[in-house]
Amino acid sequence: MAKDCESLLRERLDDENLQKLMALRNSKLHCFVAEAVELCDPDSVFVVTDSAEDVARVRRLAIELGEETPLATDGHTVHFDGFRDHLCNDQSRDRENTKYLVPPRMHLGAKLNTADREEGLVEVRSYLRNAMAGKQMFVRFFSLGPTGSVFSISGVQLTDSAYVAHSEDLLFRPGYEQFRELGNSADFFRVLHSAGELESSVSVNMEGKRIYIDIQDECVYSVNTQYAGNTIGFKKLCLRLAIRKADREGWLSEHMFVMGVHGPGRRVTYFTGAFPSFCGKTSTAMLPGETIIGDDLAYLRNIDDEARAVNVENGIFGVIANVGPDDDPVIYDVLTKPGEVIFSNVLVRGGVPYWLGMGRDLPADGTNYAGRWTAGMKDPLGREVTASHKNARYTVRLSELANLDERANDPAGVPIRGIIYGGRDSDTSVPVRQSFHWAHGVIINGAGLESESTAATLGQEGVRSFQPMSNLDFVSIPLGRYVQNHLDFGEVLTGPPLIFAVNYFLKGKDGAYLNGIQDKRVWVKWMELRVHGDVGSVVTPVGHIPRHEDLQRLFREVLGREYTEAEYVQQFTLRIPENLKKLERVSEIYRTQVSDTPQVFFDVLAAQRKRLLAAQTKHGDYISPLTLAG
Ligand code: SPV
Ligand code: MN
Repeated sequence: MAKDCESLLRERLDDENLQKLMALRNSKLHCFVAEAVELCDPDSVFVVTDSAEDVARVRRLAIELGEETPLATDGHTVHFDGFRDHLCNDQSRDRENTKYLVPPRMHLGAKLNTADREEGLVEVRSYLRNAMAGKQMFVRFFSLGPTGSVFSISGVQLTDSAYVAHSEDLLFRPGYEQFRELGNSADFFRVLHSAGELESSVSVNMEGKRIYIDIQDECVYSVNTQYAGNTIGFKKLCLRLAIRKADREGWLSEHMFVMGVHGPGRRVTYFTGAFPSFCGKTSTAMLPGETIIGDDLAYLRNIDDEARAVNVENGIFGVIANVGPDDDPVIYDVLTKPGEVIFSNVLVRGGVPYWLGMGRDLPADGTNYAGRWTAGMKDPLGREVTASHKNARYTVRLSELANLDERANDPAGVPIRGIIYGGRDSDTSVPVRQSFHWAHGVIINGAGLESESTAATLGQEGVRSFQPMSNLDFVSIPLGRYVQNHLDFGEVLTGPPLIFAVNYFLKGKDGAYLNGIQDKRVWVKWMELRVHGDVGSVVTPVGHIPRHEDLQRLFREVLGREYTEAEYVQQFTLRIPENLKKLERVSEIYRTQVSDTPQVFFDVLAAQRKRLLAAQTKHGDYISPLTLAG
C-alpha cells in the first residue's frame, strides 16, 4: 500500500513538491495525500512548507485566484462566502450538515448529529470526486498548540481554496518542521477540503455542502463550502477530534479563551473562559489593560497537579459586528492600520471595509456578500440584506495585537487559576459570581450554561438554548462523560482553578441592560483578586458575589467612575424564582436527554435548590445583596 501511494505521488507531483512531501517520512501522510489526489484529481499539488517564500505564495494565489481582493490599506484583503438567500448561504457554521460519522453500535447520545460511517464516507466522497479538476491542491502542515510541547498535536490539511490555506497561516502555528520530527507516527489529524464548484471564486453548490467528521479515522471531510468555520479544519472540526483524544488521554479540549489578568504589583493571573458565540468571549480575551493568549480554543492539562493551558491557535477569526474604537480599541486598531488582515462578508466601498456597529455611518451602497448592494435591498425571500453580514469576520495573527501576553507561545502553557463561564442571560444570573467549589462550578456554571438567541438569529428574541461549557456544538463523546471528565480533572489538582460565571446581558424590569459594556473590565479584576484571597465576598445561595465596597474601589480605579449602591443592588439582587426555574430546566435536560449524567450532578443541583428555597422563605423572592451581606 505504502509503495502504491508513493508511486502515485511520483506520477502526480512535480519534483520540487514531491521532494518536500517525501522529506516527511510518514507513510500515513503520503497515503492520505495520494488517495486525496486520486479522488479529487487536482491539476497540481503545492506542498507548503514553513518557509516565508511558500507562505507568501499562498497569499498571492488567494488574490490571483480571486478568492480575496486587496483593499486600500496595505495588507488588507476581503473574501466573500456564497449567498443566495437567507435560507441558502455560506456565512456561518452549518450545524445541520455537520455530522459525526460513526461506526455501527457506537452511540454518542441524542444531542449529537451523527450519520452511519460507511454511508457518510460514500456520500462525501461522491461530492469530492474530481472536485479539484482544474484547480491546485494545497498541502498544509500546522501545529495545534505551541510547537515542540506536550500539548502539541500535528495536523495536515488538503484544500483547493487559497483563501482557506491563507487564513490558516494567520490562525495556526507552522507545522511542517514538526512533521519532520513526527517520523512515521500515525498520531496526527487530517482534513480534506474542497470548495467544490465555483462561480466568481465562490462555492455555488450549497445543496451539496457536507462537513463530516470521521471519528474512527481522525479525518475530517468538508466540501462545497468556504466559510472558515466549515473549512478550516483545525478550528472547530478538529476540536471535535481533540475532545475525543483528550477523553482518551485524560486532559480537556475546550471552546475557551486564555488570558492574563493583571493584578496588583505586576501580578499576572491566567484565566480561561468559555462563552457561546456572540456573548463577549473575544472582547473579554482582549480587554485593554490585560493580555491575551487566545480567544477561541484551549487545551488544558494537569501538569504536576497544576492546571495549565495553551492556545490551540495563533490568530483570531473574530466577529467584526460591533467592533468599534471605544469598546474594542485593541482590535479596532489592528483592523484600521496596515498589516495582514482578511475581512470576510463585510461591506466594501472604494476599497474600504465597513461593518455593522463600527461606530460610523455606513455607505448606502457598495459590494457585500450578496454582490452589489444598496441600502434596503431584500433577498429573494423578501428578507433584508444587511450592509455587512452579522457573522462577518476578520482574520488576523495574534502577534498584530498590542496586548499579546509574553507567555503566549510557552510550550509548558500557563498556570490557570480561574475559569469563567458566560452566556446571554437577560433575567436570572448576577453579573459575576464565584462558585463554592470545583464540582459546584463545573455543574452549575459550566454544564448548566444556557444562552439566549437574539432576534437576528431566530426571529424571536430571548429563546434560551442549552450550551454546556459553550462546547455543545463540538462535544464528540456522550455528554455525561464529558461532564464527568471535567469533574475528574479538577478533583486531583492541588488548588484547582476557581470557577466563575459572568453575565453581561442582565436586564432590568424596563428591558434595559443593567451593565455598561466596559463593566467586564471590573469583573475580571474582581475575579483576579478573589483568586488570591485579596477581597472578601457576600455568600449567597448561588455562590460568592462581590461586596459593594470592593466594586466601588475597582470601578474608580479601572473605569474612573462612581459605582453607586443603587446600581449594585439592582445588578446583584438575587432573583430566586428565575434561579429555581433555571435549575428545573437544566435538571430536566440532563434527566431526559443525557443518558449518563453522573449522580453528583443532581446532588449539586438539589443542594442549590435547597439553599434558594431556604433564602426565599427567609427573605422573599428578590433578595438585595445588602440583606445577604448582613
Ligand atoms: C464560533 O462561532 O464560535 C467561532 C467561529 O469561533 S467558527 O470558526 O465558525 O466556529
Ligand atoms: Mn468559537
